[in-house]
Order: sequence, then C-alpha cells, then structure tokens
Amino acid sequence: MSNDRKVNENSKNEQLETFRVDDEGKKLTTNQGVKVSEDEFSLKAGERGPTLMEDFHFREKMTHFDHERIPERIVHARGFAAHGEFQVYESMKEFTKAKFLQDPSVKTPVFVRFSTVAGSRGSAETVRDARGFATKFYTEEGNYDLVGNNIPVFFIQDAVKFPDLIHAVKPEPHNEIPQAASAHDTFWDFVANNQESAHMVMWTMSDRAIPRSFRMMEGFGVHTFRLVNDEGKAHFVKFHWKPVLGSHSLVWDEAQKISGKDPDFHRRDLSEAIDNGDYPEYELGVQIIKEEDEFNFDFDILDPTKLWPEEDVPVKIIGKMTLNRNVDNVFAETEQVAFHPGSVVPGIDFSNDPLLQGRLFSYTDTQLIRLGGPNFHELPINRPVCPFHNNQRDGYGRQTINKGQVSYHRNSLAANTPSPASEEEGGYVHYQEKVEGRKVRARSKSFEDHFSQAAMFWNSMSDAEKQHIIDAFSFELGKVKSKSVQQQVVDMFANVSLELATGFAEAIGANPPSSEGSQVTKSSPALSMENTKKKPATRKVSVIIANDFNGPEVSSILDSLKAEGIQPEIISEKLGIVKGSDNSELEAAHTFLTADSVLFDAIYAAGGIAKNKAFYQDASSFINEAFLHFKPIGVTHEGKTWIKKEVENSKGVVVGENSSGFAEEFIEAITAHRFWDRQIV
Ligand code: HDE
Repeated sequence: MSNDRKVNENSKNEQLETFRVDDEGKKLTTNQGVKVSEDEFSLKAGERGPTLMEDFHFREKMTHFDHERIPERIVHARGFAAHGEFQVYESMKEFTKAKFLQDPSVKTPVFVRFSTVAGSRGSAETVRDARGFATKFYTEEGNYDLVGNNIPVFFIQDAVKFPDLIHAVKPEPHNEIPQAASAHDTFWDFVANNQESAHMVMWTMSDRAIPRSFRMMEGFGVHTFRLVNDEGKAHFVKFHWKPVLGSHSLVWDEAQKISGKDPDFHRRDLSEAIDNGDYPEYELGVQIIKEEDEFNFDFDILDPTKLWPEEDVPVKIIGKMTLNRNVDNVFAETEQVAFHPGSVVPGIDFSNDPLLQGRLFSYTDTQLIRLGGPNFHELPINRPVCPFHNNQRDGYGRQTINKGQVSYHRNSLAANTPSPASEEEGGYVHYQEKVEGRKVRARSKSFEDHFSQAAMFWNSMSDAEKQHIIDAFSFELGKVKSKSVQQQVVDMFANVSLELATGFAEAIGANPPSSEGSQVTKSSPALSMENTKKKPATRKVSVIIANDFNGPEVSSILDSLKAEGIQPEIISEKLGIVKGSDNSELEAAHTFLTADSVLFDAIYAAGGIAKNKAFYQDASSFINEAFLHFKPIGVTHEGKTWIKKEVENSKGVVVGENSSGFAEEFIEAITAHRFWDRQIV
C-alpha cells in the first residue's frame, strides 16, 4: 500500500483527533484561557448584594449557554451517526473514474447518519416513517455524499412540492399534534390529492417503515445518477446499501411500545453494537442501465416514484462499508454534519430527475440557516481529507487564515493561482448531456402512471406482510377525522389492490371502493423481507431466571447462544448475582421493572425458584407479550410452569431439558426471527 493511501485511510481520524479535547483532569478556564478560581458564586457587591457586570466569567458562561441551540433540521431532525470505512471489491474502472471505486486495497473513511424524517430532534425512534441513510465518503478527490433513504422511491416527482409534503406530514399547525406520525388528516389529504405518492405510501405502510435496527435496513440513493468513466462514457446508475444481517422489522404494537419504553432504541442498538465490536456492515450495490437503453422500460428511469426491479436490472455488489467507531460528541459530529446530494467527485454525475435537481439547491440553503453561515465546510466533521483552495473568504465562523493579498481569479500577482485543474489533472467536468426543450412547468407524460409499481409492491408481499399493510392503513386512517379524506384514500388505493382497499375500508367503516382494482400481475420477490438473509448474530435474548436454576445446563445453553453471537441478558427478581443449584453465579442486568419484553428479540425462560410470587406473574406476561409479537421463546426446567398451555404448543416455542438439543432448536428459532403463522391461524 502506497503512503498516499495510508494517508487517506487514517487521515479523517487523524484530522478529527486535532479537534478532540479531553477535559478530564484539567483546570477550569474561560474561553480566553484564563484560569477560573470560583465557579459556584457570581461576583457580588457584598455577600447579599447585587451581581456585578464585571464578572466576565459569569457573562461568558451564561452567554454561551443562551446560544447553545441551533435550529434542528427541517426534516430528518432525529438522527444518529457513526464513523467507518468503505472498500470496493473490484475496480469499477469500466463504469467510473471515481478514485475511491478503483482499488480494492484503498479504505475510504466514511461518516453515516441515520434518521427518521418527520419527528423533531427529541422524538421517539421506532415511529412509522422512512429512515434517512446518509453517507459521507471522505475520498482523496473530495467529499462524496450519498444522501439516501431506506426506501427506494419517494412521495413526489418534483422538488417544488417538497414544502407541501412536509407541511402535510409534520404536526398540524393549529395544535402541533401528532408528533413524528403520519396518522393524521393533513398527511392523508395530501396523499389523496397527490396520487404520485401511492408507491411510497405502500412502503411507509409496510414493515419497512418500522425497522428493527439501523443495522438491519437497506439504503437507496433513490434517484438515478450517472457513472462516467475516464473515456467520458456514461451509464445510468441507482445505488443500494444491503445490510449483511439482512433487513428486518419490528411489529407495529411493539414499535409503539418501544417508543415509550426506550425512545432511544435505535441509537442505543447502533452504539452498543459498535462498542461490542459487532460492527454494522453494508454492501454497496449498483444497478446499471446503458444510456442507449434509457427508454426501454415501462416506466421513466428519471421518475423518483419508480424503482428498477432487481429481477430486471440486477444489483451488482461492488464493495462493503463497515461502521467501526462511535462519535465522541453528538453535537459536534452528528448534528453539525452537513450532507449534500450535490457533493460529488469526478466519475459521478447527476440525471435530470426533477426531484434530484431541486435537492441540489435545497441542501446548501438549509445549512446556511442551520449552521449559521457559509463556512460550515470548515467544521471538523465536514472538512474534506484532501486540501482545498479557492478565493472564497470571510463570513461567520471563518477558521482558515488565508495568507497573501490575492483573493480573486484571474490574477497575475499570484501567477493566477489557485488555478483550475484540467480533466487530466482531476478537475470535475460535468457530463455533456445534450439538452433541448421549451421552458414549461409540466409533468412528463412518462411520469403519469402512479399505480403499476405500487401494485407490483403489493403483489410481492407475503401474506403476513400484506396483512401488516392492511393493518397499517387501518390504524393511520382510523386516526383521520375527515370521512371524506378516508373515502378518497380508499378509492385511491383500490387502484393498487382491491383486497387492500376493501380490507382497510371495512376496518375504518368507509364504503367499499367502487373501482375495478388493479390489473397488474407483476411482482418482484426482492421486495419482500420474507426473502432477506436471516442470521442469529447480535439478536438479544432475555434470560428469565431465579435462584436455584439448573447451573450446568443453563450455562451450557448460554454458551451455545453466545457462540452464535447471540446476546443473552439476564432478568431476575433483583439486580446483581443470581445463584444456581450448583452455586454457579449469573449477574442480572435487569428486573421486570427496568426491562420490557418489547426490547428483546427472543425470550428464554430458564427456571429457578423465586422468593416473590409476583415474579411468576411478571415472567408470564413478559413471555406472553413476546408470544403475541411472534418471537421465539425457549423454556426449560421450572420455566415450563411460567407459560400458558397455548403458548407451549405453538410454533417457535422450544421446550426442552437436554441442553444441546434444546440450544440447537432454540438457535434455529432465533434465526427465523418471527413466527407469523401464529397470527394467521
Ligand atoms: Fe432531503 N433534505 N430533501 N431527501 N434528506 C434534508 O437537509 C430535500 C429527499 C435526506 O442526516 C435537509 O441538511 C428536498 C429524498 C436525508 O443530515 C433539506 C427534497 C431523499 C436527509 C432536504 C428532499 C432525502 C435529508 C434538511 C425534495 C432520499 C438527512 C436538513 C426534492 C434520497 C441528512 C438538511 C442528514 C435532509 C431537502 C427529498 C434524504 C431541507 C427539497 C428523495 C437522508 O435540505
């Protein structure tokens, strides 16, 4: 590996290191560096007298505090991030000249911020919503931002409608209700009157909108971009992130309860996984379409409400991203990071998707108000790892001290530097797409079909997924007060599926739809999470146990779980040591007061004898709730008496004594994650 590469690989961390400060063990000073002798009492004229203006320490401390908040993001306010690295598997030279996609030995530092869209900064994380999945690649040619979502399509086709969409989904202005939820009149009124939203609404009403973890969801660039190679040849491209653990979801009842029990569920999951060394991994995939094939599809490839079915345009996996470092300070890193879909490097270019074109304006504009001026690129988290030089000067918060008298181009006093770089020298040259047309405010005819892909999505779902979608519509529209809006939505979604629209019309007491329903029969198996990868690793199992448990057998079962990367956590009568029959010890991390069934992927009722009879009741309702959420349940020894008969004989409930056989079967059940057919019978 050459020295240059090594510099790139380490440089973001090294660069951030110069800004990281550890205050522990240091003397307290003012921001001017003057040591402070007293920090509990302001300066007064006499012990009972008025405070004095000359107390510079008080004034500085209070002023800084008064200005601690910055405006939260207008969308995606609630987010969490991590550092990591990206490596390409094989050179992408055939398609792009982007340097970070050429050499498998190059590790490019990345920073990824995940978010919900609608909620404000303090809102719960397991709400029904799309998730942001924004990646900043600190490449040696400058920063490249892939600012995507966990859903491959969007609600609208033209950026000019974005303020309307967001006004409709945000809390209603007269009472600021509801927080972080689309289950209200204005959102559904927008949907019914902007029918291009149909496809994305199918995704947000599906289980995709309640992910189990940031580590278990896909990411999509959504728009069509271009890859351009060193001969100037372009291909259309869509970007995908595929989580190595597969994509998995919560169930709606569980998601709502977690919002109260642990509103930080997703950030806790991500940061704990990184702390444990279970680094989240995602493979980067590309779908590529030749320029000459632009019009060979039954949808317009520039339309952001359409995906490219993976069965028609395969996803080529080209590299892997690993998140391996938590942030040190959420404000300085996660909050101050500024993404921009227009941050591209040579070899990656835009398409004419009208949603993308509008985003290219919005992101800089929003940072100006949010980060307070034009120098946000100088914040440590936003700085490129390569040098940057230009004639931009001054503004709020300027950190660079530019030397010399020249700050303009063209000049002779500095030999006309900084000088533009030719394409050969790495200068960014826009792809020379031929464009002609009249100035019109119009929707292309090729953007007019709003329902075929929404129907394809429905057709691709498993029975359980379909039922969850009907339930989600029933919930959301059940919260809508306007009968007219409810009916408009029923009639609209009959164009997607009669079964769907009739299903939720019935639940909300609306009239059945009058339309014929959709004639679309196409499906795309890749869209169903039923077909995703399933792995037991990093799944959390709550082990319910009391004193006198069977020491040797339980510890052997726990060892087998851990060997698969499963994470058992002990719940008992009180925190601290629980003693086994053989005097072996386990440490309880939770009680029924501090933990909740919804916070675990599976339950293992391991037995023992409790002092307090209430323990059995708590254990039984804990297990019952997991059962209703279709989760794997394992029971051994006295644990068998804690469960109801109908639970015992159901799918995904493993009852055993023999530790090796039991462990194997229980691990198999954990790998399956959920047993939906409990619901269908
Ligand atoms: Fe965004 N979006 N967006 N968006 N978006 C923002 O930028 C906008 C869209 C996405 O973690 C804002 O820095 C417009 C699609 C993510 O910091 C703002 C339109 C997709 C994030 C903005 C869209 C996204 C944002 C708010 C319609 C998926 C969070 C704060 C044309 C491909 C990034 C900010 C982070 C954030 C505008 C639509 C993804 C206002 C005008 C489609 C992941 O600039």
